[in-house]
Amino acid sequence: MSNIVISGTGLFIPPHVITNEELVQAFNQYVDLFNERNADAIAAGEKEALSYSSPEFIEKASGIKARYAMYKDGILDPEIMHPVFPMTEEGRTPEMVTMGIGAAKQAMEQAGKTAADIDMVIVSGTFRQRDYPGMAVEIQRDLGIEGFSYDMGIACSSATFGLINAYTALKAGTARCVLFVNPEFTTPGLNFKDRDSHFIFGDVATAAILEPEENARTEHAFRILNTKQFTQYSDNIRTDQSYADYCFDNVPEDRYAFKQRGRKVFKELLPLVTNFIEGQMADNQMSASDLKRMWLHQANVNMNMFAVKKLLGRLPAPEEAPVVLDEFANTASSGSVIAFHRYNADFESGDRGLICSFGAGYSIGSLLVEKI
Ligand code: CO8
Repeated sequence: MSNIVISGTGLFIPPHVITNEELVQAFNQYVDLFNERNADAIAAGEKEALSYSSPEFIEKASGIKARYAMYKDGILDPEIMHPVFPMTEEGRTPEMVTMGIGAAKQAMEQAGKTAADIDMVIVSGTFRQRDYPGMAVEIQRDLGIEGFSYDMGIACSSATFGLINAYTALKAGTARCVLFVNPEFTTPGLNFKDRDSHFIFGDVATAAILEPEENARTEHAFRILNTKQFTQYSDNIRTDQSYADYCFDNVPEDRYAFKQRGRKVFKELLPLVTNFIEGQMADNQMSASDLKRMWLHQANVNMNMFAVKKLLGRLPAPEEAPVVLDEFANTASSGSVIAFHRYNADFESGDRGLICSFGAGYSIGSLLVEKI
């Protein structure tokens, strides 16, 4: 059976940058407006006054310094506090499709593939801007690819699980070349009025080409040696938004929004992740110190450092577990793929690394790869 390789990757970067300072300035203006407008209720103890956010807290607690956004103005307007853009409707291309195609074209170019070489498209991300027709089918149509495509998602592990689906389809022989696309248009899913989470996410899209090794036309390919997946139900990262929301009265304003018990997530996920990676290393008769690099999920820099320290028995050098969180913030499922895309050019034949995501679900997914 053929080895499967990742023969190209792509990264779409949205047009706008929002720094912590800009974001906090808008949030604090919103806090002033809220407290002013609700002064009587706050004085009567009927409402709680809101507190300021701070760039220092954000950077120290998470490692995030900035994020990219498809739309900036509404997010930074204290009277709006969400991205403003046209509604998804017939004849209008959803942002996820535009973003996904931007990343896909780069991945195809790096792999030296045209639409005619590809016969399967997987679009895997946390959100779907429209349930049907699938984002994947629109991307397939726009790129002129014949074959089939589908949407999938499992929040933080959408990217790794999507790559693993591509790998298994190729192993099973149900596809000969897969375009994996991972658009994360996260900013509409974030409550910019919530101090605990307003800073966490940014928009981005990644993509990759996967194919049998003998068909790869690039020297930059990475052979997938092993894949591993894990899920365990948790309510600690959650949204309740549903296609059925119109059926209910009094739907809360923030029902769509991401919510989490961040501290709990940190504490519960960390041991799950380190045990998972240790198990995968043992299954492959390796230890983490045999890896040249870990391209880890990008939710919290402190969590990544704790995990890698536990796995290596020492603090990592920056190149052993690269951080993209400072520039991109948390990009839902894309972080480990951004890190892989940005930091693999120095790999030599036989060097090994791990692409690993962890988060909502809980879900953990990883691919052990080796430079061909
Ligand atoms: N500014 C100033 N102070 C603040 C702020 C703020 N913005 N926010 C909270 N504080 C205060 C709190 O009120 C608290 O004050 P006190 O001690 O007086 O009660 C204090 O700071 C500490 O608060 P926390 O305990 O909440 O702070 P933490 O140190 O735990 O840091 C983090 C918060 C950064 C969220 C951290 O807990 C974390 O990163 N945890 C891990 C989270 C994680 O890995 N989540 C998985 C990610 S989910 C995902 O990747 C994809 C999901 C789906 C995508 C959806 C896209 C929209």
